[in-house]
Amino acid sequence: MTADSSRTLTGNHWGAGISETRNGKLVAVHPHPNDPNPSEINRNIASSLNGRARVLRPAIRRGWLEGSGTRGRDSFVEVSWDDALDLVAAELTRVRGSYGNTAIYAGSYGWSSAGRFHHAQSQLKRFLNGQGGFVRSEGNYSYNAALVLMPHIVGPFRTHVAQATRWPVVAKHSDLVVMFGGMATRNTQVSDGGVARHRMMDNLKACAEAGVKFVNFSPLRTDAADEIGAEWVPPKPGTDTAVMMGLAHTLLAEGLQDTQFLDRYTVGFYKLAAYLKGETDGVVKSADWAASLSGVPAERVTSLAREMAAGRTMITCAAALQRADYGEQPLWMTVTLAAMLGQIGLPGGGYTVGYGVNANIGNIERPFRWGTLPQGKNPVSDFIPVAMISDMLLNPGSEYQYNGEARVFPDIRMIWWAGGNPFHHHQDLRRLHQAFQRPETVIVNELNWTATARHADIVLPVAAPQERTDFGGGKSDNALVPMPANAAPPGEARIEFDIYADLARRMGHADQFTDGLDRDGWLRRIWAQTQEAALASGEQLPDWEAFINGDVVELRDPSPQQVFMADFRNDPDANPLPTPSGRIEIFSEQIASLGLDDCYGHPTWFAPRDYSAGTHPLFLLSGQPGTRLHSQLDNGDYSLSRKVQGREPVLIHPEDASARGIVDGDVVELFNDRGRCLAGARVTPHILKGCIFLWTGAWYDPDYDAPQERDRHGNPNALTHDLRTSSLTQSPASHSTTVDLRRFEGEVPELTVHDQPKFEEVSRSVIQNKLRGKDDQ
Ligand SMILES: Nc1nc2c(c(=O)[nH]1)N[C@H]1C(S)=C(S)[C@@H](COP(=O)(O)OP(=O)(O)OC[C@H]3O[C@@H](n4cnc5c(=O)[nH]c(N)nc54)[C@H](O)[C@@H]3O)O[C@H]1N2
Ligand SMILES: Nc1nc2c(c(=O)[nH]1)N[C@H]1C(S)=C(S)[C@@H](COP(=O)(O)OP(=O)(O)OC[C@H]3O[C@@H](n4cnc5c(=O)[nH]c(N)nc54)[C@H](O)[C@@H]3O)O[C@H]1N2
Ligand SMILES: [Mo]
Repeated sequence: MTADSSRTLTGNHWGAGISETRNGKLVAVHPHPNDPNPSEINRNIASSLNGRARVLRPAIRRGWLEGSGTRGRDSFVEVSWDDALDLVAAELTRVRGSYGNTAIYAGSYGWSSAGRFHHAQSQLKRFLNGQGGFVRSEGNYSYNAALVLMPHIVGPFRTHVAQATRWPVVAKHSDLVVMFGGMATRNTQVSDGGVARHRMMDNLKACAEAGVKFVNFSPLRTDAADEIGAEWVPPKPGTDTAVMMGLAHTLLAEGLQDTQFLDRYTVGFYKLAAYLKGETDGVVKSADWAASLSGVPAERVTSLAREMAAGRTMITCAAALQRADYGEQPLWMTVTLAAMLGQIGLPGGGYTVGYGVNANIGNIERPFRWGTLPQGKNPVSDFIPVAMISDMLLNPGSEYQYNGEARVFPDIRMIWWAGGNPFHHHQDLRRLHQAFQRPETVIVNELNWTATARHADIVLPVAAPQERTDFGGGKSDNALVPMPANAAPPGEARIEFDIYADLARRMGHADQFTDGLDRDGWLRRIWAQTQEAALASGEQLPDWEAFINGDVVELRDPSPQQVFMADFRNDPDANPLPTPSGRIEIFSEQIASLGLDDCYGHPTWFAPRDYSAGTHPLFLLSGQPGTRLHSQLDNGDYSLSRKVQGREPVLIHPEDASARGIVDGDVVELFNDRGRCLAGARVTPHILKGCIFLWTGAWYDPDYDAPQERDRHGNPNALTHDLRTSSLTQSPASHSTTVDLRRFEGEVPELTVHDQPKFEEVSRSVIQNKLRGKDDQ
């Protein structure tokens, strides 16, 4: 290292790292030496933060200034911070005055960045709560069906995930782990808020060494690590419920179910049993029936049911299975199958929904709650289930169902998004593009010129985590990570706290937002809260100065031998579940009483909708990318290194490829009735024939002049449908899409989204007129 180079700690959702800065510029993020399996996503950081796509100055959509144009397509006008903040303040005042705060949507879903203080959504929400509030969103894109369904049948999902049986317990006690949706170790690079040590691979290896057998039910072989030597049994996507029913029917037919457990700990099994036997609909849910739907051999269903009953079996279900049409059903069947085996609450038995969804689940938990920026109280009570964003914008005032409630969509006139990328994460992006034309004002705070920023009227350039001082603490981690600023924000980008403090001053509420503190004052306050919580749980944390200049602080796991639902099993009367019956609800009166046609009172087989329509032959899966977190740092070196001719890789089975004259490395065009996108062919026998797999998160790059506004880059949400899992939970269902693909024959277009948009100049009077509330037409 030279004299002008320095190394400091940094923290991200994918772990702690060591930032190397040269002449004030971030040049690399290196692995933390204590991390046994650090994430390579770090390799993206320096190249992306220094990349061509950074938003460098506040910018206004020209069409918005001139009362014309189309969001997403228009050019931008760069302005001073004073003009930008004056415009934001004027718009907020106008929209509140004309329509009230229920016309502002700041649900602002997204992962933003690690850091307890600079959390983008908390900052935005604290600011808007001081301005009369906003319509929020409820739930997430990750496991929304679980969030809403599980309380009806077993209890709150988040609490249950925190109580997941620890992996060392699985290694010691389980004979067999049956994984629906596999357990992709690439996904365990990440945990929301951070992860100090990536332990998952070591824990899996320990299981393999202890002789635990794994079965991987997944269309993608690599959803199980090579190290665990799993048996690969690929079902057709969306048919796991049928496979689980085939297993359940076999248990029942052979008398292998644990009747004592079912009697004592569950309600309503007899109703499901009647359904499995075909007494209610004339269809026996046998192994043969399951085989005909899923492609899994009937003999394997039968033999596996026997193996599961013969030893200690853990059943796991990936979140992906519920991010699909009728995604409630595989969850409910997972619980039911485990209840039939009667091992819930025993070490190494039962079920887990959530293993493999992040780095820490089943590995560690935080011993106390970290300090946080208080958001204040939202005076507006209205919300939408998070995935109903297009539905809401396109259908103001119309009714919808949600968890047994009849609700009405608000009439939204202003959107403010900070820390999320809906033009990557939402389904059917062409529909979202239409929906985003509806509001009068869209504000986006972004690091980069993503498609979301390009759909804004006012774009505010913000600092990245490496450009501000903070501390990290994963929601399910046992470590606190110092995050001193490593470099200055580029151009005129600013730290979001300072932006809101300025705005609050303009709106006459400065103190309400800042509480009289500057950034440093807030960090010290939140650290002091964290120290207090630590003391109450018997831990002494260093003072702020020592901490922020020091190394990661690791704490103990409060329950390293955790066994999920052991208390309930030991004494179900003293420790009832928080369900209506206090037991596991294999039949739910509550759900049945809603009379829904897409979710009944017990687990039910429904065929995925696109598949039933039969218009396109290939299933499109779109799981999480190994090379980044969703769309974050997509223009970083590591993410780019895996692209094919600059396109996102799509995995294709050799027979599907050769039937279409496609070879590895070709640019291909994926298409269906909703949209199309380009991608780069990766031909591999590890994907089930009939399925293709396109990673999520390539920055959406629509060519508005091409057929169906073809995405040049490879974002699966150009093709996914925007239907919900069911009217019970109203969750996103991205995994139930069918498509076809062909070789792309034309000249491969240049990407535009990793660069700046087109800027133009307007006369000062245009901005002044907008500030006075007049359109210059
Ligand atoms: N087809 C399909 N779609 C999916 C999924 C799928 O499986 N298939 N998965 C879904 C899931 S599970 C999820 S969680 C979502 C993820 O969707 P998102 O969470 O929206 O995705 P991210 O790429 O993490 O977006 C975060 C954005 O915030 C910005 N950002 C980062 N830090 C800051 C900050 O400090 N301030 C501000 N203002 N901005 C910041 C980043 O630049 C980035 O654009 O995607 C969903 N979409
Ligand atoms: N590196 C990295 N890690 C991440 C993230 C990231 O962006 N990057 N995102 C994080 C987030 S926000 C989340 S929510 C979790 C998501 O965690 P998951 O939802 O578990 O992950 P996915 O990658 O969507 O899906 C896992 C696998 O399920 C399989 N699958 C899909 N549909 C079906 C089906 O119908 N049946 C069966 N049997 N299998 C199916 C696919 O092969 C896929 O690889 O990952 C987290 N981890
Ligand atoms: Mo997620």
